Amino acid sequence: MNPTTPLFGHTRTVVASRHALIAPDGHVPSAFPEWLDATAYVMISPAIGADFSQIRIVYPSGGGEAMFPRDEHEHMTYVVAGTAWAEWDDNTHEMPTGAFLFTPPSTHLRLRGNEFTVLTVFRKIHEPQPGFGPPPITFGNANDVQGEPFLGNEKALLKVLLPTDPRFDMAVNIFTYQPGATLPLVETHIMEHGLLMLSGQGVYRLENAYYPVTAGDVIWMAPYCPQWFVAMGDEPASYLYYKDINRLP
Ligand code: UGY
Ligand code: MN
Repeated sequence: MNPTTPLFGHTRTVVASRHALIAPDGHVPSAFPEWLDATAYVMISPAIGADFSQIRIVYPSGGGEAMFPRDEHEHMTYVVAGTAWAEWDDNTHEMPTGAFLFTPPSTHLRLRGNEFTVLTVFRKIHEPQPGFGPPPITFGNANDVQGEPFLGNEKALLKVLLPTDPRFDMAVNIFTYQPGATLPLVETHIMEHGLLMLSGQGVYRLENAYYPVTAGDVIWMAPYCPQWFVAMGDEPASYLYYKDINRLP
């Protein structure tokens, strides 16, 4: 038997009330109006109990276009693989692997790609901060962002992709752990997470369960879901994650 083939009728996917682990073996695509040859996998959404959505987008050979209309949603797009081309108003923005683009509410966003492009988009209704305007369009590349030791640990580096600015109500970060490095505590916090394992492997604690996780896995952590991670194996483990920030409960 191919060791990557799950046992007949089995999956690593678990959907619990306060967390979910979504393994790649069970993905089913969604079709959306006005999308041209772009396939969406809605990994996390309000339907699971989350306050945001996490969407994986892929394209066929010949390319295609995903589209998010001008409304109250903001979007953070991250290029997991290949190159994407983002368009809004009169702008076209080329995005190689590792590039990110934050677009505030009231932006008509089109995301073009080809058969090599893999995107993750975090989407949520923007919560304005009284006295402040909306957050600005923001872009960059994670490869240009310096990783900072997390709570002083050189073996657990955190890259914060979006500015520290009260206009933003979301953070999107990349955490990279050397094998054996851990989150230093079992965190329990009001913030919610959506997470994509980018590379490597390890064990994620979610509430009282411990899950082996590997590149391609997606995790949802509801507010107050106790969480902890240890990287294991021969290479560093890296994950991209979303978090709601900067707003009083
Ligand atoms: O930002 C965070 O809350 C982060 N330390 N959580 C996590 O990696 N599960
Ligand atoms: Mn956390």
